[in-house]
Amino acid sequence: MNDNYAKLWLDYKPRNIHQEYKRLTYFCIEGFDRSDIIICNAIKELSFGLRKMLGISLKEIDENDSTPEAYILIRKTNKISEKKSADKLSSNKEILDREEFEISIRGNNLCIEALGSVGILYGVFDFLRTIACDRNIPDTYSKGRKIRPTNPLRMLDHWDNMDGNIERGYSGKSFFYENNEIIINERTYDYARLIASVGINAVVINNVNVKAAASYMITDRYFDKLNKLGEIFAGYGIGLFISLNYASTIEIGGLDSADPLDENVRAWWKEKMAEVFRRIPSLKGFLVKADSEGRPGPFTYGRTQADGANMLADIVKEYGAIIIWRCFVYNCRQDWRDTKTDRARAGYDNFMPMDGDYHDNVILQIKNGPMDFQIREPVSPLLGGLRKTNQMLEVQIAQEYTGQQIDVCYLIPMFKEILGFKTYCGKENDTVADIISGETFGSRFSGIAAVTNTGNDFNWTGNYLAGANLFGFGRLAFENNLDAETIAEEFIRMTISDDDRVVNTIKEILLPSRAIYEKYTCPLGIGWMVTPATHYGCSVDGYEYDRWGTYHRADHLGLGVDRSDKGTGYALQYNEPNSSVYNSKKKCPDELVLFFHHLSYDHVLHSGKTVIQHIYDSHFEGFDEAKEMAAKWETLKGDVSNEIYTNVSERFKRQLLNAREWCDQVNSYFYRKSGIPDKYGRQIW
Ligand code: GCV
Repeated sequence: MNDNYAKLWLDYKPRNIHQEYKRLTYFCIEGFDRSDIIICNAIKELSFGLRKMLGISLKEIDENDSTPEAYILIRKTNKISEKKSADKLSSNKEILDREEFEISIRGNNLCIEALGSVGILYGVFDFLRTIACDRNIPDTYSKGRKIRPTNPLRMLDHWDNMDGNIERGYSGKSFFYENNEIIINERTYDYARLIASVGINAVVINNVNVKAAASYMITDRYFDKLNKLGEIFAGYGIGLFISLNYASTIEIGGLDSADPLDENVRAWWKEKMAEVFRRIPSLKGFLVKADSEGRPGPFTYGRTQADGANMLADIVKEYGAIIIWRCFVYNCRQDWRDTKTDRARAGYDNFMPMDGDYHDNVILQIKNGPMDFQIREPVSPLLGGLRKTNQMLEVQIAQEYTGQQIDVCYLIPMFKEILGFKTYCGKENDTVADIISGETFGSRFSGIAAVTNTGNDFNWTGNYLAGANLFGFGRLAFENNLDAETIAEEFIRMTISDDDRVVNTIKEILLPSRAIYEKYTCPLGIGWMVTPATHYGCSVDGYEYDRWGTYHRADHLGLGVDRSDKGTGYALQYNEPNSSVYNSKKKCPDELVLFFHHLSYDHVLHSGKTVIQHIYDSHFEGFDEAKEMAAKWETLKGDVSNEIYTNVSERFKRQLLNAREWCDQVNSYFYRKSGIPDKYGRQIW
């Protein structure tokens, strides 16, 4: 990596405590082709990391050498773990077999074994991480550390536009595009290294809203560059994916229809895909946003989402490719007076009826909640609803609604909650984690995707601490039993400092940061009180009378959306007992109660507080706790690099203004609506 951008967790700072491993100055490779590009990259990384951290100059043992005292053995193995319920022939299994690795200590030697070269690459990154985190090597590896990734597809979705802007990007411009051209430079390679090092194996390189030049990605204009990009990624075990314009037949094909059942439309796609895969053989498939927020789709022609997805999937099947079809389909032209239409219901209503109809190389990509990446939402009922369909979870590490990489909001605790959610789709293996790992239904394809938070800022993610979400997403997607604290600690030690005080202080900032953000923003799961369009900062009524289906329904008596059986009926989309729990004002957990129910301000929560007092308390507390986080950060001056210190400090100043604004606006709004004063007489404007 050069000095034009931060090295983040691949900084490989010198480490002293592993001096005994300086003996590992040799390596040898058994069973892999030495020219395999992934093996070459793995060796390059190993040599680089060991040189920088331990001062070792790694050499390959050649035939003429006598066996050295100690060496690193990189070996092909056939011993692969069996997944419990995975279909023996499924693509999931094939991916995981290739990616699994084992590291053990044999005598003086360290052995990294895998079936596929990508497993070796992951093993190398694991070993380097162990050193970088100052973990004890014998403790980590002497009993053998065998890791099989939990999720087969671990994907980053870029919302980068070809003009260089990033939709919902908070860390500069795109490093993939400038002026409608694809950029390939050193940063492209380093990006591949960074994300492969945390286990990402798929990247969608353009915005799901495919417009303008991006519609031409599947034309001669971009083939060569895309192929090059695909090859670079493939060298790090990463599959290249492109977002597709569903209406390509019209926009670039000269047809007057995009009807998935129209023979001319099919014929156009067939010919187009033959050309695309001939020119970009490394391409693994497409992501499609159809019939959503003004994007075209099969509904225009009276067809179903399955008709659209299957048409494309059938055509790309012969190239071994997949179609990832987003479930973010809802009516974005709602009248706020209409209390029956419910955006939360839309995903399930649009996609459940065709469960079982989607072909086996279609994956439905489902946002974690039924609305849109709010700081708190229930888990989408499609997860655990769909039983005969390949599924992927979609989360967002671009902090669109969670502080825009100004406010610190470490999202891994939230992702852990989502993954651990019991859907009750069966007696066992019924969590979201089980479903997306492919375990529950023996899925052919499954996994997890995040809308990424990267850009061409020096530090990649705008706020250095937002790097923890990029790092953490990858680590969690790879090993979903890791806890949020371990992930945070790895990130801090590798990226910022391995001084214990620094590590602990930053952990004390990161770990509660999501809860703090939630406290000073929208109460009790209601969401959406954000500034329209930009989505940063508070505007309680900003979306209240708009067309987007995002209402809090506050009046002088109470607030919240009735999604029970007496309201929109959304609560009934869940399996039992979730359905009954959410349907009942009494049983519904506090943190989601306004998502499911319209409650009076004096309704008493499980916490013993009234709704209105909860609003006041959580906002005052959230603001105070944000100040405490900022004060903690100030204690690190001089103990972390000036670059990092200043970057985060400057953002904390903005976060405090934001937190104060939220606190004041929300409290004043609800005081004015309800007329009920704060029990503790605090300042409400
Ligand atoms: C890419 C939200 C965002 C949009 C985004 C959309 C989506 O509505 O605000 O910017 O579009 O989600 O996920 O498709």
